[in-house]
Amino acid sequence: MKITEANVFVGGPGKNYVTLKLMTDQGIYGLGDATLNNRETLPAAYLNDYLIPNLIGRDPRNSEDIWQYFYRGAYFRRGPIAMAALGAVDMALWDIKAKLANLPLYQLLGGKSREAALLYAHATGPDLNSLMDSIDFYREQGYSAVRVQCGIPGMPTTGYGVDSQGDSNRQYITDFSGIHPREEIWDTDLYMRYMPDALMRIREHFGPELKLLHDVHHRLLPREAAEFAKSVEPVKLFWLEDPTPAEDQNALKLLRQHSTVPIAIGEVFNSIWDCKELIENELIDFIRVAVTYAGGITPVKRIVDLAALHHVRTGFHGAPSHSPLCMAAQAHLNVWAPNFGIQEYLTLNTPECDALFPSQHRVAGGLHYISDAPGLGVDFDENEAKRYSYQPGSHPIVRLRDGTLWNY
Ligand code: GCO
Ligand code: MG
Repeated sequence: MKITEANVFVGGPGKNYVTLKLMTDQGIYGLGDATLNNRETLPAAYLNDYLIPNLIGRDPRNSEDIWQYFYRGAYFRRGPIAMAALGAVDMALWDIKAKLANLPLYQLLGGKSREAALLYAHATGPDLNSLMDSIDFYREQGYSAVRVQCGIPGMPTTGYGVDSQGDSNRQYITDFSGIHPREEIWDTDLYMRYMPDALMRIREHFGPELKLLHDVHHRLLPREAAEFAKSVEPVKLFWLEDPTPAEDQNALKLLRQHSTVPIAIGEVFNSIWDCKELIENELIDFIRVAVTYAGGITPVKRIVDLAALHHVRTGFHGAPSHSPLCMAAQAHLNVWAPNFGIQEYLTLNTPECDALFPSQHRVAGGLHYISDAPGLGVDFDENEAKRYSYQPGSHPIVRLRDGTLWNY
């Protein structure tokens, strides 16, 4: 069996999805997602210029050797661009492998450990009252877990996680305002004074059952993060995400000494080497890698297995940055993983997105029900794809009040 042709498509409804299609001499094809949010042209170039020319003629069934060939063989290993491109190749190879076996991918991982996977939605609002409305909106749809973010009174911009309309129901639409980032202001003191109390009011209003998650988005210094984590303990969060930037993994030790709040980290990680210390030292409770950014199903399965040894559960990244292909790869891992925790999920299934990526995967009552179609269970309509092209966008830039550049 041989790979005969490979094509990359960039574009999509409200997002620049980077989609890889691998053709074989047996008519079976594989699909993968290489979307690197707001840097989409770069993994596309990495695929077109380096990986695809070396894929043609290879036996797609040897997914392990192909992964090693592109990882070790690159000399300059890791990094988000190379790993997103490799992630798409690996996903497409597993898609082919499972289609050849005529099985849904989860069967090749070890079958189902659960019928459906728990999802969390993003509830947001420009202020606490509108956040409460947003939480109600998701509860009415059956969600039992929500990430809660809101604007902070006195903060000149609404703060991260809140779009200009102030409601996350439409948050998946990228800001296609060009390559020049919009700027936001961050004030740590205001956040530290306001947010613990706001989280407690949410807990009191919605009761003990609702799973509440909160994302600090890398904004705090280690000491501040420890203080914040300690102060939100009574809220009984499901998790506190990215309290500090993930580069300094030592920083988590201080937080751990002061708080038992469950910690989730990893959405910017590209390999098992980025997670190793955090997992082995049991400094986190949930690992947030994404199958695209971390180089595909092959390495992410290894991360999940390492995490299982250390009581760390999965909580894969599921921001709208990922196409339904990455979300499907994660859904297969989610129904299999013995240490599954939760899956982030934003409403992708607009009619336009469903037309571009047809599938039988189903979300209902805050749970993801996996498709039993062979492979990843997601197709790609090339005719639909002709409607879209690349649109430049950017993550915002964050500054402190005095102008100092801060972490988005
Ligand atoms: C999350 C993330 C996102 C990121 C985005 C960056 O937890 O979902 O923090 O909101 O900001 O994915 O590309
Ligand atoms: Mg996050």
